[in-house]
Amino acid sequence: MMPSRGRQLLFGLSGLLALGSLIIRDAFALPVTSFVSNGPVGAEVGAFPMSGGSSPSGSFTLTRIPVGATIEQAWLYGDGWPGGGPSAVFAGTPLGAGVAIDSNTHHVTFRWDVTSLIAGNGSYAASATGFATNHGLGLVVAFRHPSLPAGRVIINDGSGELAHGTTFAESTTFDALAGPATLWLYTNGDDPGPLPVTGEEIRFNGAIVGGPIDANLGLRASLFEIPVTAVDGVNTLEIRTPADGGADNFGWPLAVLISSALPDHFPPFSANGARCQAQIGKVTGGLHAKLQKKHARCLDMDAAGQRACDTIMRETNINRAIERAKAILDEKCSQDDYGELGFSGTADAVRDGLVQKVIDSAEALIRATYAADYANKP
Ligand SMILES: [Ca+2]
Ligand SMILES: [Ca+2]
Repeated sequence: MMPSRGRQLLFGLSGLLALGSLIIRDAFALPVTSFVSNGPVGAEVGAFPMSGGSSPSGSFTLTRIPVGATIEQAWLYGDGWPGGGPSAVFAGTPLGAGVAIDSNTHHVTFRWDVTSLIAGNGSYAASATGFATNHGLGLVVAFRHPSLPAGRVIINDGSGELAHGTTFAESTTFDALAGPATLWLYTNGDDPGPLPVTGEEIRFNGAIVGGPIDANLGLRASLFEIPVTAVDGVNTLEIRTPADGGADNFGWPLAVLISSALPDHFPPFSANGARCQAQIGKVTGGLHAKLQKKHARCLDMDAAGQRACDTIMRETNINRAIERAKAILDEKCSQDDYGELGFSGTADAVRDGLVQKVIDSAEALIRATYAADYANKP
């Protein structure tokens, strides 16, 4: 039998099971994975700053949600220094008291579920009262739409804190798919300034990908969206400050990794463009599931000690599925349609690139799912 973790990934991929909230808190209050979703999924993170005070107020502007997308999970975050008992209002709806999800040296992180209040792109007002001291609010929205490329959204949250004089580095990990990915990072209470208050580093799998963390939202809060390349399995995001008693002190409630490169363009398109985009989602999502299933069936038979996998038959079926996917794209998408969606190059090149991305992603998922038993497959 396949390992239970593999089973979970398979179900997640085929969309049979929304993994939902899975909260396993750690002793050190580092952000940990609270939500995972596989398939044609995406996410957007927003934040606004406040320079102290107990009652943050502002708005988030969301622009990345395809029309008609299903909102799978949305959370609002606020850090209280050193805590408080905040209540929030989002999009005109009172949410009541926040849930204290974790705490660290000098602060407590509060969270509110706003999934039902997100209705697509637009501006969402948010405010809260009752913090001891606060430096702004953050928002994450995870969504699903067939036009999106197959990938994985991973939301990590908690009460990360780089505390001057005591904590100079903290990290969180993502169980991701190999390939291009988008990393979002939200901090609050961070400041610019001469060393050692600046000089922070954002490291992904050891490489510096961003920093310093110097209130890039204008006042004591930062939001980073960083393109990275993820590896199969464990990926580590670490933030560091200069190891100095006077280094910056700030909170780190949220980090999100999206495995897949999300498109820049969203509807409204022309009717042809929209049809092409819908077909891309349908074809790539369907092909991803098909490839994954054909490999999984073979490997499961192998693992169960049943008859050996007929790899020739498997490859024949896989090639047939790939050719079918290409034919549908050729029928539904012209070069102009691709251009409208933000792709460049000939229609054939775009089509081949789309299909290759699915093949790579499906194989990466198979390797991740069967890592222990099938290190060299497929
Ligand atoms: Ca600070
Ligand atoms: Ca700083």
